[in-house]
Amino acid sequence: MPLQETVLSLATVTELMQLLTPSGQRVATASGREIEAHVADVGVADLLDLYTDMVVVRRLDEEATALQRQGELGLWAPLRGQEAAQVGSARALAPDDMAFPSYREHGVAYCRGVDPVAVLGLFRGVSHGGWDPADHGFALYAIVVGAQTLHATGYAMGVTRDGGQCATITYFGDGASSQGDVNEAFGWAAVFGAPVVFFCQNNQYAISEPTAYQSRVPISQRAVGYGFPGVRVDGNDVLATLAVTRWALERARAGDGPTLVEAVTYRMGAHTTADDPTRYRDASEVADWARRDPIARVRAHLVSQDALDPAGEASIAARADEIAADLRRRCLALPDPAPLTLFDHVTVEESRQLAAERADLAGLLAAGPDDGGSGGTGAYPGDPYPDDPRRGDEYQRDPYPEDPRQGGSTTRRPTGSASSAPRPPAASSRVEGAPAPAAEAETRAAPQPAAQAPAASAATRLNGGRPVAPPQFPGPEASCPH
Ligand SMILES: Cc1ncc(C[n+]2csc(CCOP(=O)(O)OP(=O)(O)O)c2C)c(N)n1
Ligand SMILES: [Mg+2]
Repeated sequence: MPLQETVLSLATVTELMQLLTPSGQRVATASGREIEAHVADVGVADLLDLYTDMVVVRRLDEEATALQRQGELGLWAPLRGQEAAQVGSARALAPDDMAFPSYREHGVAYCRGVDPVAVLGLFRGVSHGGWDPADHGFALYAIVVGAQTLHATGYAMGVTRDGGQCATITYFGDGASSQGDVNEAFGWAAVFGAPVVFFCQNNQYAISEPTAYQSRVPISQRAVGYGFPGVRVDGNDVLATLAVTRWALERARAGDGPTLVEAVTYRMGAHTTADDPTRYRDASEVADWARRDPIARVRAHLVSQDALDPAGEASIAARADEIAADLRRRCLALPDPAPLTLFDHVTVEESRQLAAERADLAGLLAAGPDDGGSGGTGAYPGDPYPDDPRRGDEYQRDPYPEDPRQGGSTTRRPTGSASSAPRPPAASSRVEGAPAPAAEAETRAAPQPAAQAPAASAATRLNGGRPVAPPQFPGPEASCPH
């Protein structure tokens, strides 16, 4: 049966495509056999490369998490658990293809050749973007949930009009699938046959809300209503993800229009470093998903094929450590930007309003603070709120000194340049499953979340405090030979 027909019928079957089981066995589920041909060329050496990519990407993620805990980044959105979904799909892309990410696609960024320090610059607050999308076929991160799916659809429609051959892929989450933008993108892409792959990483949560609150059917099935195929793949299986993404990209290049790929995976860590997932999910659930780890299964497979031994594994880990140490060094050396660069790159041509605001700030900077930060209000000439205690020098003169959530003054990012200002200790540290030292200190100072009753979910709150049973549909447990 031609693949597309199979896929359209599969959309109601909800079987996960899988080629590598959690224990590292090479298999093919019924639908997996449909995509197997797309990785016929992938040998053991290529699998070793995919394994290395995932190890490095996880290591970089750990380093970024540690940097945030040590006060060097404002925030971080960890990708742990999603390495296979990201590396498998990104390695399917051709150099000319264009990817439109959300804010968690650090693994895709790595595979597209974006310097990881450029990604960190964004989370350190010293950059508005960090890289030139045209250089990497990788657009800037989108914080507005789902917006990038419209950008991708528009880009893909432009490619068609230009007579181009490249494909477009856009990454978004299970939560984003409820967003109007995403549904508009589906509609436009379907009607115009746009060469775009909608790659949904269903990591089971939109911050604290489980996927069951986004959809009554598997997300892949939504595509059918728009008139294009939707497939479910085991997103913790790098080989199956590579295969299905190659297939979807080929459909796009061949003029067959959009595809929705639902990569079923799990966000092992917090939504961001500002989140505490122990408040809304059970440790047993996390442990269950840990048994389906995307890296462990490739490792097990390579070991079974005599393609990876302890020395090889150690050497890849050491290489990942080196890359992480280099990232840390370069992150700490990132210069703070000059204030006026705030206005750069906002628009291609600066509007009169923006120019006036730029001139205004330049004037204020030239005038300098009214008291040199020596204990006054920090108000500046023309300040409409001269008595506001939250004014510019708040780091010197904390308006909320008693707030226990601050975790002590050392957790606050000091003002001044990156090179001259005092910094908290910043030794390289792995956070493999455990909090970094600074995080431990913070946890001790803060109320202990584990001791509290889990917070009511939004759906429970909306239901007048009564618990709401999530709708059930066949999930990975039901269809995946784990
Ligand atoms: C339009 C919009 N609404 C709300 C938010 C706040 N927000 C940030 S991330 C997020 C959840 C997104 O969940 P999901 O799409 O599943 O992606 P994930 O974070 O799991 O990768 C929300 C609601 C936002 N950034 N943009
Ligand atoms: Mg999600």
